[in-house]
Parts: sequence; structure tokens; C-alpha cells
Amino acid sequence: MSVLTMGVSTVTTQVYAGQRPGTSGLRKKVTVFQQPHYLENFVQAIFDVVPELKGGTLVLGGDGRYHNRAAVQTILKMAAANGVARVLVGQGALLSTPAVSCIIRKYAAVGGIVLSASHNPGGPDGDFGIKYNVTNGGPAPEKITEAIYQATTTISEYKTYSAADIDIESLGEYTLGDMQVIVIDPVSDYAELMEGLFDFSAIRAWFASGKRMRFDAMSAASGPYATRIIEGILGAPKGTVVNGIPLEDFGGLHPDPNPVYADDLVAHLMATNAPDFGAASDGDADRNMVLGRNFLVTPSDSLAVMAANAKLIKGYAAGIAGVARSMPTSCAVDAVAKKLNLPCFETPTGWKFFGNLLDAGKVTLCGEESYGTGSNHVREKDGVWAVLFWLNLLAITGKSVEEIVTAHWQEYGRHFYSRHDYEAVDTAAANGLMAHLRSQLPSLQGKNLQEQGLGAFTVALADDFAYDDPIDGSRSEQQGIRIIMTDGSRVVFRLSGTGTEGATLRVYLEKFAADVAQHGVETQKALHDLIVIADQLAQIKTRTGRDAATVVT
Ligand code: G16
Repeated sequence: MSVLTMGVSTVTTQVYAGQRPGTSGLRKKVTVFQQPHYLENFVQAIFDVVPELKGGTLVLGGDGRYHNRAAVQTILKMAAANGVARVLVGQGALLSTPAVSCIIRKYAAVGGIVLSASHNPGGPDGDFGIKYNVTNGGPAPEKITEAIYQATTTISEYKTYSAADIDIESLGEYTLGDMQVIVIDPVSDYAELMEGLFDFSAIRAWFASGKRMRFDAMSAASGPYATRIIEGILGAPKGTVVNGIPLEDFGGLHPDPNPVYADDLVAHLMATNAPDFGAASDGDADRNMVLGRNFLVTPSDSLAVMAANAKLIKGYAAGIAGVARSMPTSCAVDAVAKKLNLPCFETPTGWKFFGNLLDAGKVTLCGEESYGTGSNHVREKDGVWAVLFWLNLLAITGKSVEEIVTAHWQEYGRHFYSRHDYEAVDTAAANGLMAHLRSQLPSLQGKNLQEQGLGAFTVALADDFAYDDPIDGSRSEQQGIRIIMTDGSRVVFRLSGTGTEGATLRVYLEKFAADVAQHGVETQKALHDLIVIADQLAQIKTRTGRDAATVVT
């Protein structure tokens, strides 16, 4: 049923179960979102939970995946019916996640809606997602996402506006009832922000000297940003950015910048006559992978190198206030913080947990093992920013990626690190595995694992990570099981909050080596004993029925 008043109609709807946002918004199969009123219910819940949007500005865009354009039209009409004064929408429905954050902040918007399932595959059979970002430009904190979820559990109607679709393919201004719609260039505000942070002349000179780079945009949102900035403003040769045109199905590939899904980039950087620098970004351009010629950089090391060298970069030359990392991220950045006497925070997985620390000025740089790094310039992780940070570092030091990272290890020691993912595992089996681990926590404390034939480790701490936000006092529990050894080695277990099929078990492994002679050991070899311990303690093989991880990063 639908009741029409002055173009605004109130549509009767029914509750859909399971609209609770995960680590980063609501992510489901496209076909789930295509059910009648499914998207509308969630969007109305946002308008109900954030009444400030009435009369305010909303930023709207997404990663270019299938269903984005249709969803943008639906949301524009609902925004008009819910009294939003102005919407800034990216041309072609495109806005990278960090660009949304930048634009919310620059134009003092009340918030933004990002249509993205990030690195998850796209297309009619792929995934779709939606998340709400708040006034600081960052992902809504749990208090708000939970309120949105609660609103979806009682919803009975939503408001929409009857009008023709807006032409979002062309820049321009339109009206929808009393609401103004401005179709904006997705790149220009973001490019201007980057120019203020980095030494573009030094990077231009680096390219002009014949240095080469390969940026793989994975047919996703970073393409237009990287092409305009790296090839356009910074003068890199045409062809430096590959897969630079966003495709609705990402070319059928998995837009996740890690050595498994960005294997083509890795192959190019391992080839003879490889470029000096390689980089990739994910579906919505907030993740990054960087690599040198014949040399992979782990995201945890990347964060540590950035923190150690921040003073060399224009935007951070005045010094950084502190650093933060998600709990499963390696402690490489902690070593830098210790030496530079900087505060260092450990938060649960999810960029939303960095927001309060950044707003309070407690930290400047943040990072996660899941190929995410960022700073206080926006309130999201930022793939193109991270690549520009590295380019700036290469340009002003004149060193190679390998030289920079190996010198870093010499100074701070090496934190060997790997994540083993078991994707699309049976949900009950995955929950059983976590429950089994939890039940062992009390008895693991202080245990000498060598006595069980499990490598020369003694457990210093075994717990289920809980975080007390130092700014707002909120507490988040059950954020991952940590088993920390007396030598600082760690095995961490979590279930992903971003998957859409069954459960994904993530096993994070870390071992520290101060001795330079050890630094050349192959990572999986260095972590071998911990891999065995993880399997034994969690009974991974028997409980998941898997012989090997789906993805090893
Ligand atoms: C999101 C979050 C990140 C998190 C990642 C993985 O990234 O923003 O903070 O590290 O998911 O989360 P999980 O381990 O729960 O799958 P993205 O790039 O998917 O938005």
C-alpha cells in the first residue's frame, strides 16, 4: 500500500530479519538487496535514527558495483521524502569510501551513505553493501549501527518521493521536491586534499627521472582517482594505472589487494625488469597493498614504516600525536611508538574504532593488517593516500622499497606476520571452534606448550579481547581470541564480520625476530610452530574439514 501526499508517499513494509551491520555496514548478496523494500527498510532506519539529516546535507555514492545506480535513485527519492535539504552525489554514483569521508568533512555534511561491499566480488550474483558515515566523516559507531538495526526490527513503513530519476551521469544541480541534488566530480575535492599532504613536486621529479610504477585499480573505485592524480597531476606515464575503469562486476575478479587476489600485480613486480613500485587498491579504494621490485610489504610493516618516517612527509612534518592499530595487526608499529615515545593504541577490528581517537587528537596514523592504513586527514582508511605516502617516501629518500623496509627491520627488528583465512566455513562449525577455544582460555594461561610437544612457547596471556574506548567509555567484548606467548609471539582467532557466505575464520600469526640474521627467513617457515599450535588448539582441520587455508596473506 502507498499513500501519496504532495509527491511524498508512505509505503507499507515488513521487517526483514538480519539487517544488523557487521564490521563495516550491511553486506549481503545483490539478490537479497533486490527483494522488495529490503534496501528501503535499512535506509528509512538511517533517517529515523539520524533526525539531523532533516534539513541537512547528505553525501551519497559508492564503489561502482552492480546495483549502485539503482540504489542511488532509490535513496535520493527517500532523502527528498525525509526532508534532507541537499545531497552531494558522485557522478555515475561513484565515490570512493575515503572521498565520501573527505567530502562530508569539507562541506560540513550531517553524514554520508556509502554503497559498497568493499573487496567482496560484485555483479548480479555478487555482493552489495550499504553503510552510514557520521559527521566526522567516519563509519557510524556501534551505538548508531545498533540503533539502525533495532529500527529495522520494528519498521512498518517508509517514505519516498514520486519523481523521475535524476541524471546522475552528468555534473549539475537538480531539485527533487524541496531537496537540492548536486552531482559532483568524485575526484577533485579528494585530489586537492592529497596535494596539501604530499610533496607533489618531489613525486613528479621521481617519475620524470624514469622511475616506474604499476598501480592496479582492480577495475574498481580507485581507478579514476589514481588515473587523475598519478598519471594526470604527477605526470606518470600513461599505462601506469591498469584496470583503471570501474566495472560493475570488477571484471569478474575479486577486488581485494592481497597477494592472492592481486596475483597479476605481484607477478609483474617479481618479473625481470619489474617496475620500482607496485600498488593496488580494493573495491571502494580504502585498502592498499604496496610492493617493491621483488619485495612484498605487509600492511603491518607498512604502518610501522609510515610512523617511523612521518616526519619526512609534508603533511606530518610537525609530528604525529600517536598511532593506533587493530588488535590482530602486528606489533611492528608498537616498536616504533616505543622508540619515538608516542602513545600507541590497540583497538578491535573495524575502522570505526579509530574515529574517537582521531577526533580527540590522540592519534594521527592508524592501520590494520587487512591492508588498511590511514591518518587524521579523513576518518576512513585510504588506499590512494597510502600509495602517495609511499611514493613521497621513495621520492625524497631516493631508496627502493626493499631498502626502506629492510633498514626498518634492522632498526626495530622484524615482526613476521601472516593471516590464514578459511572462507565460507559452515557457521555452526566456526562457532563451535570459537567456543572450544574460549573454553580453553583459563587453562592456557601460563601453560608451557613445549610440554605438549607444541614448540618452545609459554603462554603469557590467553583472553577474549575486550576494548574500553578511552574517549566515550563504551565497551566492546568478544573481539577476538588472543594467545600471547612470553616472547611476544601471538596467535589470534576471529570470525570475520564482512563475509556474506557462511563464516570466515581468520587466524593471525606473529613472531618477532630482533636478530638481523633471521630476517631473511621465509615467513611461513618463520611462523611454522605457531601455525601448528593454532591448528592444535582450535582443531581447525577437524572442525572446518579444511586441509588448508583459502587465503594466506
Ligand atoms: C572492513 C573494516 C576493517 C576491517 C575489515 C576486515 O574493511 O573497515 O576495519 O579490518 O573490514 O574485517 P573482518 O575481519 O571482520 O572481515 P573493508 O575494506 O571491508 O570495509
